[in-house]
Amino acid sequence: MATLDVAAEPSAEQRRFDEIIAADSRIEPRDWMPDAYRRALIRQIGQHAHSEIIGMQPEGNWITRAPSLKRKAILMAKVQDEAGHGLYLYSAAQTLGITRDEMTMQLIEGKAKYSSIFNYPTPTWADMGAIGWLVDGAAICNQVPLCRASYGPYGRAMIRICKEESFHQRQGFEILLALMQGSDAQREMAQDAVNRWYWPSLMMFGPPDGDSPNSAQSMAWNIKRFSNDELRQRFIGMLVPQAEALGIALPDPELHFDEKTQQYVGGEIDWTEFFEVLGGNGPMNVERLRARREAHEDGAWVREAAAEYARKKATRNSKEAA
Ligand code: FAQ
Repeated sequence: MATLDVAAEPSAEQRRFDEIIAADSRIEPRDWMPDAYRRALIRQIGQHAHSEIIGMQPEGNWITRAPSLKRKAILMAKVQDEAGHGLYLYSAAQTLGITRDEMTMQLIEGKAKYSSIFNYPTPTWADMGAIGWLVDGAAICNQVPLCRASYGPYGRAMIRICKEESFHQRQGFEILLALMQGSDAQREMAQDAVNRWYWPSLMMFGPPDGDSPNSAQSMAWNIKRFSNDELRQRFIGMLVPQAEALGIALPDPELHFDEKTQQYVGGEIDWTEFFEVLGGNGPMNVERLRARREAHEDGAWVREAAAEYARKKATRNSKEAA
């Protein structure tokens, strides 16, 4: 008698999930989803949210020292946008069943990752230009495909985030353009900032495809649409003409146009540096977490006051209803 292999048969829920993914449609919070899909999204969206929040620090450092009122207003708006991005993303992650408090604790206890890029210092005003041009530029390249991520709340959050990131990138480009049209000292400052941010911005796309444990499954689930190396390559191709327009050199002597592949090919990335930064040993890792922890502790009274107000309001409402 033939035996029925029940374990090998996907459940009706799993089949429905697979159909939605195969149709390139969207999974919504109340839909059934495999635990591994849920965990992968919490991991990526949580890390992304933390990156936006920690990412406020390198630029927040320059708000009081911006060279003019106009520059200060623009920088404040940009840093505030990053806070907003963090909040949309935490909200998207919350729809998967994790609380904001849990995510915050994972971050401040050093258990959650955030982007390697925010562990570098910002010693000069030109760093604001280099962050906008290179870091926001890399973020857009990476994030535009995420607008089509299979998980609805993530994809929808990314649409607004990408619109704002485009403005951020243009403001960074414009800061560098103004410096490049200024004095020799200003041009040197701009070039120095680009020299320091170029390689770390390439590392933002993650390890090379061969060393990226999450990519294959993420792409099969339509969370990621392109591999780390594909997006990094697209970014380099985007930067070359922009660097020419700025009159800035990209600090890679091996960068050249390859006739065969019809794309720009650069030198080897220092992956040792990347893994050191991921391991907590970048120039600013300790300071970034210290500042985040302190901000969380300083904000305790606001959270307590809001909770107390909510409690009083609920008591009042239930008395009125009685
Ligand atoms: N830094 O298997 P993969 C911004 C980790 S937002 C730190 O390739 P995956 C806006 C990775 O998490 C910038 N960790 O991983 C702004 C994984 O660790 P796990 C943030 C990294 O997920 C601008 C392990 O290495 N953007 O800039 C990094 O398939 C200016 C193995 O890697 C996002 O988060 C890294 N660079 O691909 C704000 C975008 N790369 O969890 C302020 C969404 C990799 O297994 C100012 N995220 N890791 O322990 C993604 O697209 C993906 O998660 C990747 C990584 C591409 C970052």
